[in-house]
Amino acid sequence: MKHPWWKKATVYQIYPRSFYDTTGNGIGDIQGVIKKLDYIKKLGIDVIWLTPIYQSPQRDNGYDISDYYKIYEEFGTMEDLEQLLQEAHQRGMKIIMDIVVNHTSIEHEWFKQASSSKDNLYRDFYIWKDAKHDGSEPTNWESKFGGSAWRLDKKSGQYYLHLFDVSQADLNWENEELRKKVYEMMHFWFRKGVDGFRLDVINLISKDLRFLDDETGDGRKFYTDGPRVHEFLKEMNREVFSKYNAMTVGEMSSTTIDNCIKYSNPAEHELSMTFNFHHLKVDYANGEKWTKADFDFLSLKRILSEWQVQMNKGGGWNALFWCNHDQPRVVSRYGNDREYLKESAKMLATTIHMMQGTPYIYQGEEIGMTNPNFGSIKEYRDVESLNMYRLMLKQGLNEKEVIEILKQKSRDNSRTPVQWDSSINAGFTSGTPWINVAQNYKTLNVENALQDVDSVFYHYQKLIQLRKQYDIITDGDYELILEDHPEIFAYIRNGENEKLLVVNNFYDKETLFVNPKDLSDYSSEILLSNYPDSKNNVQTNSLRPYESIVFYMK
Ligand code: TEU
Repeated sequence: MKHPWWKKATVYQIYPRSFYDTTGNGIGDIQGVIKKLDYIKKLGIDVIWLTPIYQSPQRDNGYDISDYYKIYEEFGTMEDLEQLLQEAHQRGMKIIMDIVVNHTSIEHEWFKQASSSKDNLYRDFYIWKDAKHDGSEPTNWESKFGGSAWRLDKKSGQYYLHLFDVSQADLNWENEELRKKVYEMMHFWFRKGVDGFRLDVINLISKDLRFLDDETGDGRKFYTDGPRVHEFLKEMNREVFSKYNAMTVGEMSSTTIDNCIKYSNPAEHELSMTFNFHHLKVDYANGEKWTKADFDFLSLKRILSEWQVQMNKGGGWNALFWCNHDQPRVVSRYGNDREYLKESAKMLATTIHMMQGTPYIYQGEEIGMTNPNFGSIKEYRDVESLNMYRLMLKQGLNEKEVIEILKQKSRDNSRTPVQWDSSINAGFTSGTPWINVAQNYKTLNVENALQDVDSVFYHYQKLIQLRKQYDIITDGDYELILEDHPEIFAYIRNGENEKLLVVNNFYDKETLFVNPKDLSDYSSEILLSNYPDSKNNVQTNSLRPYESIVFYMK
């Protein structure tokens, strides 16, 4: 089967601020990424996704852009970026940039103009509304970072919409001039040589223009996968993406499978693939993120499997991932970072990498980096965590309870510096890191991982190789087995004359795998496992803690 190049690719996400610091200012930079390109190449990566490196006041670490054409100076210069593109390309790797066009920083020139007066030419680039008759906010919509989604601009007496931080004003996609400016800017980056984009919360750009109160929720139903979103993406594709051999991945907040099929089915001419987060909400108590809760294993299996089957049926394409800069570390979340760090990190990697889609590895995941367990609010940096800290205290939780929740849920969990070696600050910086390094860096670091043939790193390397070697990983139909088994996540990938069987024990107890399908006509071999002596038996198999086996059958 002929694939677009990105269907067999593996992506590595870099959060430059926490990747590698070459200047000693405690913040990672573009030169730091260049220094580590050989390491990334060694892992087998095809594409690097760089989170925002544009000029920004950094209230939300770059997701608040104040100039789309400039590089944030602490990260480096435009020359550094050009060098990075060139050096990555030389090594056969592509670079996709993260683009944030649902909102800009209020320090962006457009917003400065727009807020200067009601009749400014840029006024309509943003979303302004009058107060309700009783003087309250235009709607009861809530910001994703807590509090109202509206902020009063005293000068004009109107409110502007901010679905995220108050410094991130939502753009008005109804305005054609704005859309043209966005497309122009995208062309600029393609002409520089970037290979595609990750589009931040792109399914939120079209708002329901009635601006109604949400009687039952926080307002998301009025802008999630909104009325004109597919039309806008088709236009973006026509005006920009179709002119390049681009890879585009849309980050979709609270989306649905039907919408993601539309976003990513090639016949629709919108995007290459989508991220969704439903499988990362199974540790929310009563649907609430800011709670401390165990994860619901059966829901995890059901959700991932539903997306596998339905997206394939509808001709869509999934981005596969456990981690990013907004999510806690998966080995601390769905694995076991205490007694079975290596085993569970490998098991989790296998579970997702043997599915259909394009896998993403978030920096540090490839060595099994963990949550840092920050015990004091002073250690937290993330704007969302700090907002929620204040809100939860206000709601009556005590300090200790709030910290326990942050330890589990804060986005800072994944933002600690990459642990390169056992030297001070894990070799990340010679200065003071902008956020503390996790305490386990002395043993858990890249240097050690590279020296240990049995490390999590080499397991990821092998998974990436397998994807290149076996088309069935890309093409095979997905079939969940043992749906209700409380410990085992097992599935089959069905090809024409071949099969993959992937069996994972998600818990720290031994458990017996009994295959409900009779596969005795096939001869089988083990492609990968996280124990040196796993048994090549596809019918029954006793699985040790977190044991994970990939069988190939013909
Ligand atoms: O995130 C969007 C998003 O919906 C989240 O995953 C977000 O972190 C979560 O709702 C908070 O509870 C994207 C970026 O990845 C994130 O870093 C930005 O803060 C956000 O958009 C705004 O640009």
